[in-house]
Amino acid sequence: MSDHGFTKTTSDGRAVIPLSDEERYHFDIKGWLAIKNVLEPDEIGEMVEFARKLKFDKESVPEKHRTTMAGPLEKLCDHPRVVGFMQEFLGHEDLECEEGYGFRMEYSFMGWRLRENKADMWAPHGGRGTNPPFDDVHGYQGRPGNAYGGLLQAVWELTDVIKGQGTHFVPGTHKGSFDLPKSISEDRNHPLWETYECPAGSIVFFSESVTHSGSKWEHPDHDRCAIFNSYNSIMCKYHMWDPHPDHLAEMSQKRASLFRPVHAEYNRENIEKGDELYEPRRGF
Ligand SMILES: O=C(O)CCC(=O)C(=O)O
Repeated sequence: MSDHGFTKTTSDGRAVIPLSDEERYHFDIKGWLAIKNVLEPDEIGEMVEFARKLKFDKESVPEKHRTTMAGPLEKLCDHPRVVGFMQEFLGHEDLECEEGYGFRMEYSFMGWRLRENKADMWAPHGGRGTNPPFDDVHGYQGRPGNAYGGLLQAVWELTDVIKGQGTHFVPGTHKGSFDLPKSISEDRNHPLWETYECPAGSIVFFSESVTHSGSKWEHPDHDRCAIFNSYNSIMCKYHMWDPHPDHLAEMSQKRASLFRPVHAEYNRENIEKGDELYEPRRGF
């Protein structure tokens, strides 16, 4: 058996779900992709309950688990759909093996929008022409036959979304060269904006370098509960964040590999790294 290459199973032992050619093409040209009905209805309830506790009753959650990648939300970090997507747009076959993934998880936060507030979160940002100096970390790079995603978001919509109230995108701007004109940023009904409607348990992938914006949440029945999980290359890091060390210690080796140090050399889970970390390995 080969000692490296894309794993076909997640840390939960579930089969990785690769992107279809059509999904991959859609994401590459647009910079965003919604996949509906990914979670089973009976999984969603406990996730929303945990998120509700984090939002309104944080003290009831052990300190090490006060993040949106703990408790019942933890399995979202390396859900089969997420692993399939990240292998395509961030993965490195040489840095992946059965024991650990070839990409990293960067961050996790919650978008809890109160129904009664009707808060308007319209604030377009991102877009290649509008994001220096972070382009090196966010930047999407299309190449013939493959693409490197840069900083990528996997948004789990845990409550139904009505069209117009979820995240909005100006498709293609992850490859754009120029600043977004005000006539587009200020007009959310401009035909270049795209968005989605979806049932609870759907996932929306997007490149942080595509122009995107929150919107106004005015659902008649419920708040928005969305979990934003960010990913990046094993060689690159934007956020100053790591999971609590006691939480990390509880994870399986494979899931914990999402949070390993950022470097390219020797960075595969099944490589023997040795103890002499402070001595250069070559050059003598
Ligand atoms: O609130 C949203 O829907 C968008 C969130 C956002 O702008 C971001 O992740 O950068």
